[in-house]
Amino acid sequence: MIENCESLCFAIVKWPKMKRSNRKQAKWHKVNSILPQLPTPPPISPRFFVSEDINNMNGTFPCHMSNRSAYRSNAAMDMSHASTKTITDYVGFANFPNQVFRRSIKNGFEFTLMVVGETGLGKSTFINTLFLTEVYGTPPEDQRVYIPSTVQVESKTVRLVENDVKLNLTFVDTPGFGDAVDNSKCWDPIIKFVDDRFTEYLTEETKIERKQTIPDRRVHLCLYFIAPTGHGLKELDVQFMKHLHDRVNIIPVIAKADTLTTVELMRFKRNISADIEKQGIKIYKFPEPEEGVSDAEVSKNHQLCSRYPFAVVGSNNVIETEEGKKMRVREYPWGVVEVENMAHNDFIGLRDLIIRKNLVDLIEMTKNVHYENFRFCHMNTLKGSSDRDPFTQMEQEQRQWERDFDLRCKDKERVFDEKVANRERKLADRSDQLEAVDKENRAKIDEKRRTLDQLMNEVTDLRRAHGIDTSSNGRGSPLEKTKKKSGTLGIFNRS
Ligand SMILES: Nc1nc2c(ncn2[C@@H]2O[C@H](COP(=O)(O)OP(=O)(O)OP(=O)(O)O)[C@@H](O)[C@H]2O)c(=O)[nH]1
Ligand SMILES: [Mg+2]
Repeated sequence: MIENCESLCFAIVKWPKMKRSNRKQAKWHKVNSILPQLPTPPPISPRFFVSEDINNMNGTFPCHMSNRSAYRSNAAMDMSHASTKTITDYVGFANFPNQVFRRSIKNGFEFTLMVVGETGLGKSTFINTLFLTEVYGTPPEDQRVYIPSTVQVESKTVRLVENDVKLNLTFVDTPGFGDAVDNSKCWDPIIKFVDDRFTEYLTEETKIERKQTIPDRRVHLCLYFIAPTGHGLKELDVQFMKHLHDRVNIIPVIAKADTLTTVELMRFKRNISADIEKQGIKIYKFPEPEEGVSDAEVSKNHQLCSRYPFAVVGSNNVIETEEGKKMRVREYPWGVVEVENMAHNDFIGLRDLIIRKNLVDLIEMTKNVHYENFRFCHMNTLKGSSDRDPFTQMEQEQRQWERDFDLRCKDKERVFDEKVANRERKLADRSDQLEAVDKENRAKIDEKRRTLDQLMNEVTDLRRAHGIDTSSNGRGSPLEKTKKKSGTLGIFNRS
């Protein structure tokens, strides 16, 4: 079963192998990638660099290769002519690895891990499981397996210490990806997140006054969770990986492996591997063990790699065995699935390959390949402006700034004039409205006055007709009264 898988694993990912003679240099290179302030180590050819690339370059750098890598590989060619001299007396540079080791211990490491996949595939649970710590807090006893659904791109940093080695680990958890009806471009926020981290680093790096150690918040690894459908990759999975594979190291992971039988899982793995190869998706390839590693270790590494694509189980449920050993398990009516049992799933294999063996390689790949690609493309877009001398550039920038300023002033003036005209128009409208209302009210009052006069006349006529003396009661007619009163109040005085 494993043999089958092994051949698959190496058929799927066809990265050019690094020569054994380069591995020693690679060690130095890895150390340097973590400690950039140290002297430049002997250069290496990057793992992506193949002889066809040199032939196809034509003076430009292919997208998958950085200009710094090219510089280093050229330097490597120059170095090959240098003669080797063995020093018999002790000078002291043999102690260099120890210095580097001590500094690594002191400074610690920074690593950013991103998890992406559809909602509910167990991403947050996996993060908790991976570092044996409750990154998402310990839920109450009665809800031990419940973690609220992630709703936005969340990043959390935890400082882990193991045997005095410090690891600043940043987890980037992404929200239910691909939940919408229209999932086109649903990878855009994730691409933006990765690019923003690169831009942040580039900005720090290109500052005149920069920090001695630039905080490295670039994404070093993306674990892509595949739903355990048992069939193969979905279009969404393919598109996501294709859009991200030039920006970040991707490792596909089959989620909730406990929901598939052994036969289903084997077939699923085969289908995924075939899809990845067919679609030309570039997956992170674990490097060969370095020189000096025992054969047993090499064969163990091959065995672990043969589990690819890794099928994992995650759980927040920790139980204690009768021997007092703590275990992460998923409990079912028929028994338990142990997370850290290779017979049940590939979790341990994946964890070993990522954390124990290749953390530095992942950091190095991010730095030397993905970041360099980003930097090269970014610099290329600025190339037009960078060809000019600084004073001309400053003058042009000043002129551009003045033009922009004029435009902004004109824009503001136009907006101000528009607002004033608008306000005046509104006031004129309001005044017209008020005049119209006033006119209407006057007309109504005149109408009422006429009706009242008419009524008063009628009353007077009626009184006269009945022989009632209208002038004798001494109180005057209501009309006169009204006239008097209104005259006093001045209501009807206006024409
Ligand atoms: N069967 C099975 N269930 C799992 C596994 N891992 C997690 N779960 C369960 O799946 C459910 C969702 O887990 P989460 O970790 O919240 O999933 P998520 O991918 O973070 O979900 P969103 O945050 O919504 O994107 C929980 O009930 C977990 O207990 C697994 O390996 N197998
Ligand atoms: Mg989540």
